[in-house]
Amino acid sequence: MARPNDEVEALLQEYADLIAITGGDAFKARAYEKAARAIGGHPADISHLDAGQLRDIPNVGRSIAEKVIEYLRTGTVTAVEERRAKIPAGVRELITIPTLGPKRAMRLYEDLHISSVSELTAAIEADALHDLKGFGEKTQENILHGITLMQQSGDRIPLHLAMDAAEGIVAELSRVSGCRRCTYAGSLRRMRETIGDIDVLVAAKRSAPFMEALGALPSTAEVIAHGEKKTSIRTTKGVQVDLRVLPPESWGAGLQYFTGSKAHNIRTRTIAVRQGLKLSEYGLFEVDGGASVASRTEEEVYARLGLPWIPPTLREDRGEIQAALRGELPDVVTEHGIRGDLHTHTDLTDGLAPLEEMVAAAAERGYAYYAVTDHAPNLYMQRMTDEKILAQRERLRELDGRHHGMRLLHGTELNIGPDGDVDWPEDFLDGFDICVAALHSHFDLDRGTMTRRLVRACENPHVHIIGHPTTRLIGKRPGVDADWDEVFAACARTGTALEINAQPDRLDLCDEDILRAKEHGTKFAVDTDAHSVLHLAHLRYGVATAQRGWLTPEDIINTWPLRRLRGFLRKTGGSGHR
Ligand code: DGT
Ligand code: CA
Ligand code: CA
Repeated sequence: MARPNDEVEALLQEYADLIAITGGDAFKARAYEKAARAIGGHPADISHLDAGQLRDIPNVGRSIAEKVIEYLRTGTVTAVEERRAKIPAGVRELITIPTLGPKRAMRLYEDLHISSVSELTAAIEADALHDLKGFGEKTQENILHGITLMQQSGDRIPLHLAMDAAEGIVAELSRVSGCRRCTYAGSLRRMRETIGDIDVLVAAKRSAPFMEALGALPSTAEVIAHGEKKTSIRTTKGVQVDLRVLPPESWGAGLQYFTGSKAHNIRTRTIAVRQGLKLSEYGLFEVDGGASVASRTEEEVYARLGLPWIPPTLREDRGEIQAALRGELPDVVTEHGIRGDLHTHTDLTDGLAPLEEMVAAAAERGYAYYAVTDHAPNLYMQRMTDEKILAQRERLRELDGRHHGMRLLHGTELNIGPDGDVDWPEDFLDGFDICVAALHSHFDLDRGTMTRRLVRACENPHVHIIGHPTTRLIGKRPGVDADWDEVFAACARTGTALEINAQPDRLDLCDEDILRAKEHGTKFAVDTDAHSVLHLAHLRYGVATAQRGWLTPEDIINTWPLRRLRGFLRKTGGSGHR
């Protein structure tokens, strides 16, 4: 279930957008944006806080605290409703186009009376925008791309939102008496980056109590279909949930069937048929006579087909069945295998928590090492200076080893400039233990220039990890255009790791890019890019993405012991191969 903090974050962010669109004070809009982020990242549940405690959260002042209280009490905020009312519904639809932005949406409405996505598409196709300032050819292309992205993502929801909802529902149904097993299956169990609907399974003798319990949850807005085997509901957030109740003896077969993917299941069913068996959600049966030969656990079902158990993240028909038959299934990385996070922020730049809190939270996760990598000076809005980063280094050295011997690495997130150069002179960069380098601007360079830019960053002996390599934002911003095979080859050649950024709206690199990069022999780092204590837990999404890219601990530098990691960070060439 979504936390009240997340709801308030979304509301305040919307308010900030509304202020910006209606030509309000930019400073005020920015203040609401900051407060939104602070509340979203606040570790404690805000619904238990009074006005005074709310104001203790950074960037939350009196008037914001009042709005939060009003929302928690009534479910709405008058000021937000008033702003909403000023904007025609069609324009609000335009605002949801990821690459357009609120200000441009308002201009389209005021200057050309465009008030829907289809009108905008038609206007671009009829070249009706060419006289409008700020709508050059490249911008128009981007807008069309944004519309496509929006339509493709359709009703699919981001992985972490589906996970929050599913975990809440599973916890509720597990409490219903008679529940033998309960879990989520489908694309969520396979940890796809977006989820169409949530599939929940229960093992129990009687199904009715579970179907009723699901329909009665406060988060359930509507029961779409109610049956004995399957009930479908829509949550108040608009997510569809399918609940199926299985007889306990069919648990393994049902879990295997409803985990999918469909393509994976076609393969397993074909193997069954060749052995004179039939595989369904109820079990594996002999075709002759119909005797059940396996159904209680997934392991049993796979074993009877002559296969080892296959991790759900691999079940996409990308060769996992063939690999399993050959006994060559990768021993994929697990969350437990990650020894430290190598890309994180503090409130010295745009993080929310001070150094001490981030370090303490990292130690609580049991890490052996942890890198702090705040933004470098060329990202001007972060106002980094030599003095600030050196002072941070001193504080960090004092904390080093204080938490169960966890070792701290002092790092930075460098900006890859348009030509591939980075912040700070070489001798200053020598002082860091680790440098992540990432693109933060100039996303529109042509492919050749972008490729050279990234390759140059790899060739820099101070750059250890390329952070969120494509810079895509899922459903919002496409990745940059580059000859990725060339970039991946450069990473392998120079001993530069590619990041698997675990922020759920990034997951960058994505699974398919990881598979391709691995072909080149590249190493990877699974990092959260945490901007708050809570973000450290997003690691699971990065690990799942790494699994979907078939990565083993050997491929991932932050599963290695510190000594081996330090060898890699020396970047003396070939160190990635040990
Ligand atoms: P999604 O919901 O679009 O993100 O993707 P999935 O994989 O969760 O797909 P979904 O919800 O339609 O079905 C859940 C699983 O049920 C799917 O992965 C495989 C299994 N399944 C196998 N055969 C069938 C079938 O004929 N119909 C349906 N609905 N599911 C099937
Ligand atoms: Ca599904
Ligand atoms: Ca489904």
